[in-house]
Amino acid sequence: MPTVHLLDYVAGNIRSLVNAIERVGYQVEWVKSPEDVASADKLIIPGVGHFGHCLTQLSNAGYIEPVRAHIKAGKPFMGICVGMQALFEGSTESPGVKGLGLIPQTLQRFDDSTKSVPHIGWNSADVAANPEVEAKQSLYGLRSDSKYYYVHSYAAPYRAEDFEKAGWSVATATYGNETFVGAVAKDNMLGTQFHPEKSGAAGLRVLKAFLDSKRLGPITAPLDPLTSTSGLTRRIIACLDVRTNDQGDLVVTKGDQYDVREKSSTNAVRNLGKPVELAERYYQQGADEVTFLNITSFRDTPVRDQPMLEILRQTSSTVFVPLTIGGGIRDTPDPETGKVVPALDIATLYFQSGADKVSIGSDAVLAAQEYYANDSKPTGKTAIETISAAYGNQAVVVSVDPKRVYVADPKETKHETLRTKSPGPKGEEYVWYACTIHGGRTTTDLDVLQLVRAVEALGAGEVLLNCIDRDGTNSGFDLELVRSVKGAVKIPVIASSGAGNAAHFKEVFEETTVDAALGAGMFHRGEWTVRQVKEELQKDRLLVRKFEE
Ligand code: 1PR
Repeated sequence: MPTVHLLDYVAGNIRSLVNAIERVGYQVEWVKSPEDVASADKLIIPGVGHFGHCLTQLSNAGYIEPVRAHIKAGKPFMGICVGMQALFEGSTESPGVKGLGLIPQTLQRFDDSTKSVPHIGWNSADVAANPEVEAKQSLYGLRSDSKYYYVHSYAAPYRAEDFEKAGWSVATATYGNETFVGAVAKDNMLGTQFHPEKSGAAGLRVLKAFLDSKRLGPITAPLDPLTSTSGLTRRIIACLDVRTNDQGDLVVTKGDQYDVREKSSTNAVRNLGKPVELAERYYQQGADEVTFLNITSFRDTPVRDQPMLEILRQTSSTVFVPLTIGGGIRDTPDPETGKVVPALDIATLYFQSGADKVSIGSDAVLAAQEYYANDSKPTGKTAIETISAAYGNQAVVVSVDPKRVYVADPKETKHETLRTKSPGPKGEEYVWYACTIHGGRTTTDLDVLQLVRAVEALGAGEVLLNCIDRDGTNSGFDLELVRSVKGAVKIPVIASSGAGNAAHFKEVFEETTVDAALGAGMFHRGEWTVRQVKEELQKDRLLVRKFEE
């Protein structure tokens, strides 16, 4: 197998990149010291998280000059995400920290006054905006009707004159009213702001074109007018609640309002299939992300949870969209040694096994309580803070398990209430949402708005918003809950719980500003495929990513 050198200079979650490289027929050799760079023919620098952290690490380890020399020698170079950003002069994220300065521009933070930041999801890399590339040729296999997976808060605004004068070809994406650089290429260099290794077949094509050194190639697929519209798509996520059944096998299960046992006399844990198989099935159906929630992790320590790690390893070798893992991400005593294993180490185990994001449930509630008890001052020690500092806030999802609490009069509670269209059992017209922990078993006095504001301040990058009242009911998402949480934070919010058909997805996307929507039971029971949901959304002119073979 031909080889490519990979420079992993920060503790990165790059297992998926290695898997993707192998999938397109190449083998990875690791660059372990600056001297190794000289022996590289093709070099890839991935990067996640903070611009300043990444560039400082590269510089302190002595890589800047060898990388410059590699590029100057005309050898193929690819930068991914922060690896691409390194080609620029700098970023407002880290004033004073210098990039390689090959592109005379500074990265800017997205404006969050009208949209969620980070920008997370599937967006274009539109080569049509590139006058250098002939209409019938595609730059590194990029297609205007494909979508690519992005996750970042800082971007290079696209100003044609900045790039063209300096001879760069650019593929653009648009988020809200901002058009930015999705990919950039010149001579032997390619940079992608998106993650090709997480962008399904479309991303693998770009990676292969780079590795095969095919800078230009013919466009083989006709442009599809329904999907070539630029902009962020509506994200559909398939969620797999995983736990051990009474026979000791890890199975995908699904609860009704979090009760996962059959109502029949067997009272067995519902078994809806095998985790890896189902994840692959949903990927093939076009799921934009797959989430695994280890729902009984509070009983066990994930340090010993080898089967869950194995599920991730296997899934990440065939599923090239983002994978999230939740359950048990917290400081945990290791029963074998008695020592406390920090949440960051547990997250690292998951990242090394192929996860792109970790999702924190119960521990986030405790962290938020501590945050308020401490006069809204972060301690720097919580799982959210330590993991987002090491891997970037885009890698930290907070999974919320709220439950409705009805009151007749807002004065009855100190919590922020909203007037509900679905009154309580005694006709109460007001509701607030209490956060629960331990899989809904314990209800706390923290409300959902307090929680999401605190976790945003602590550095979470996304909220996975469940709703115990709606879970497994097939009655649609709780739009009142989604609207109120969206109004409280700038980070993206995923609506979850209650999806029973495509119309429920349409409803939540049209009636709220939610960033993504998640379904579980309706997919597991085979009532709907992800593809069918997307086709319905597309009929209603909602932009979705189409599946590419
Ligand atoms: O607290 O950090 O160890 O994390 C535990 C994680 O496990 C949390 O994310 C929590 O939401 C989840 N969890 C715990 N118990 C259950 C349970 O069901 N008994 N599942 C559980 C949460 C909710 C959704 C579900 C949607 C969609 N599952 O993820 O998939 O409600 O379902 P639907 O479309 O069928 O309605 P920690």
